[in-house]
Amino acid sequence: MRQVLITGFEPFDGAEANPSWDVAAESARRPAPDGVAVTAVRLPCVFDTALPVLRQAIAESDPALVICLGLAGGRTEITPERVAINLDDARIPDNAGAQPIDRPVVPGGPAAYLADLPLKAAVAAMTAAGVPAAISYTAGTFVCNHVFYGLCHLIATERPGLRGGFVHVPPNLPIDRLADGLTQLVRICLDTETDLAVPAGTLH
Ligand code: PCA
Repeated sequence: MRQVLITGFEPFDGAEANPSWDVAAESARRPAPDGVAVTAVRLPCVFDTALPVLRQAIAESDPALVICLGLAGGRTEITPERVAINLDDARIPDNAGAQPIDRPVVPGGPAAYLADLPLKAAVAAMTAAGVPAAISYTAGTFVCNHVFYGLCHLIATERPGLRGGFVHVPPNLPIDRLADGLTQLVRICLDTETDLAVPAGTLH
């Protein structure tokens, strides 16, 4: 049985819900493909505790694939993230009131990690399923990037066999459609070794 861990975040910045958690929970409720089990875990939107909770969830389910989700207000597509940077710079306080400025996620860690997932194939599959999707080249500098960088660092330093990445979801799509998109992304990440060689970069 291949375990897939999908995380979403609790609400933050005074909001009452966070679609990233709603879609993670919906994905775990849906029937999984044969030989696959999906677990959803909610992460606190707190710099100090989000990564320990993620580590604990990984230790418990020993997944083959981890997809962390977060909400990106202002976006209109599902955006798998390519780049995690070693920088916390919070424009707003987190849910514990912390607002780190220009602090590394991991002191002495590399400046950045690139997600080692078939993101182009995933975007193609989501688009073919009618779900708007595009690769993003910035996960910001708040708790989402913090978790993404921490996940990449964990994979690089402790769990080389694990595949994982981060995906921002937009606020404007129904949870069912987001879950449809995520189903495609998970399927591609489990089954695709080599990404599509098609251009997907940006000019600015
Ligand atoms: N989005 C925020 C943090 C939690 C979330 O869902 C972010 O993009 O950093």
